[in-house]
Amino acid sequence: MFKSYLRLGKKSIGLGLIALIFSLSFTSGVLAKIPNDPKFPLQSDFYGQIGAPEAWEYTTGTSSVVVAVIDVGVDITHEDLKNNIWKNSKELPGNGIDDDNNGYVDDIHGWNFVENNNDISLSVIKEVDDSGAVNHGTVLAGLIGAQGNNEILGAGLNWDVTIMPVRAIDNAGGGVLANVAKAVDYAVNNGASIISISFVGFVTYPDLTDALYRAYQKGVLPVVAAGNSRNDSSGNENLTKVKQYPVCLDSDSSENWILGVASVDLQDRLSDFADYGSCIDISAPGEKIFSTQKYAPQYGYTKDFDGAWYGTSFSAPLVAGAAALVKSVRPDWKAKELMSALLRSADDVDGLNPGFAGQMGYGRLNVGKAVVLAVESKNIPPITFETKLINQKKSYAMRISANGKVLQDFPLFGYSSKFSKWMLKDDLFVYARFSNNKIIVDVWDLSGNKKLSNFVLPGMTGLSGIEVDTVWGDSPNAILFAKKGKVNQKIIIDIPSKSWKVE
Ligand SMILES: [Ca+2]
Ligand SMILES: [Ca+2]
Ligand SMILES: [Ca+2]
Ligand SMILES: [Ca+2]
Repeated sequence: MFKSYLRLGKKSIGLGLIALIFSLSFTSGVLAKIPNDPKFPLQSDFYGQIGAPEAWEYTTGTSSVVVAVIDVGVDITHEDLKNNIWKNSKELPGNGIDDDNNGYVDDIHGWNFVENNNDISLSVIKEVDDSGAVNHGTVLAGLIGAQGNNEILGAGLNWDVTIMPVRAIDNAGGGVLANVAKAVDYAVNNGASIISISFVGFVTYPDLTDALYRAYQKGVLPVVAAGNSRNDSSGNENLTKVKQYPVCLDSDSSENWILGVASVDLQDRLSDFADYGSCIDISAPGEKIFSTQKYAPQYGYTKDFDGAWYGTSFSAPLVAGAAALVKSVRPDWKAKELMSALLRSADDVDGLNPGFAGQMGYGRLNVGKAVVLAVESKNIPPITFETKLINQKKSYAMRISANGKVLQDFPLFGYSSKFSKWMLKDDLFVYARFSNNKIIVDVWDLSGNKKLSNFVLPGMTGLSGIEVDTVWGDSPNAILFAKKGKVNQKIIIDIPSKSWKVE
């Protein structure tokens, strides 16, 4: 299970140090690439809104990035999707044998956890089925990666990508969380880098929590829709108050391991159906969406591409697709870095949403900027920190350098090699010293701003048990000291208020 302690609004999105040491310049989006697909004009508004044509100047995706769509299934014979569907190369089809020994027999294109078979293409449709649910997975898949620039229908955010369909939702739009947990494990174990999830519920399930956290720890990014309960008079739309899952699974964790997605309209205003609050990390268009649909005219599914679709369901795959585009540029980036790139590059839309400031995550997805950030990051050498204790006539300072460039000298008041300890963590330099039977703490950010001065660490008299971890708010506004030994106690200091609590 994941550890949970304090949650203070927005969390760290990492890469802060890179911005400190190297300045990233976003090139202005004058270049733009437009695909030749005939239905693309129906998609150009929402793709333009997120800077997709600018991203496409640099990358249109790659089949080496696998995105799992855990949903009702995908129409894998669809003419604009079939070339971008995952194929299990280690499995021989139709021989009744689990050739790749992954626990699933003849799983050529994914697995169906609802009927427990290898049919993930919605081949059997019944009259009672909800047509919205039947189309759902195919619409999502088309946004992530309908083949682009092939003169057929529309384009996905990735023109090339590998979509792994995993069926865990039935044709009525419902499902069993235990199946979703197995679907997540399946996606991770079979090579997905990103998981797109467009369903919510009010309950959670330990196996699903564990599976998604395991995914994140293995570098797989879960991208999850917020839900659509605003204006349905249920009063459940504020996720800070009423948790929904899986979008809020990380809400009590100091780590951000679920990328929660809300919906905006074409003017960047929170959609009137979209849930919001502290579980949201980013917003993306979820209105007037056009994409591929399930094509089965014998069952009345006569349109292979249509809209307009509305819902946070469609915002999430745009973010998942954006993560895949970024990964096509930086294949070495895992969940944490992909999330960081998307959040750092998002456009702040708080000003357009009075009353919802901070409730829509870091802003509206800007995949154009995210891809440029990824491209430019390739020119940045990996950061290595060097520290050096400087003794200037009994006055000590710690010099922090990175890649040979001096960042800052931190004066170490009352330094002694035996009774002082310093720690570097995220964007903070923490200095603790033992004096008069007390532990006194000073904290600076790496720009040299003093964040905490002469703070007496409560209940601690020895330096040896001190470790520092950071808990993030809008800035690194809390630090955490873990006290080891017989009592595993944590002291959490909120830097702005200088208050503290013991857990
Ligand atoms: Ca198999
Ligand atoms: Ca087989
Ligand atoms: Ca196409
Ligand atoms: Ca989150």
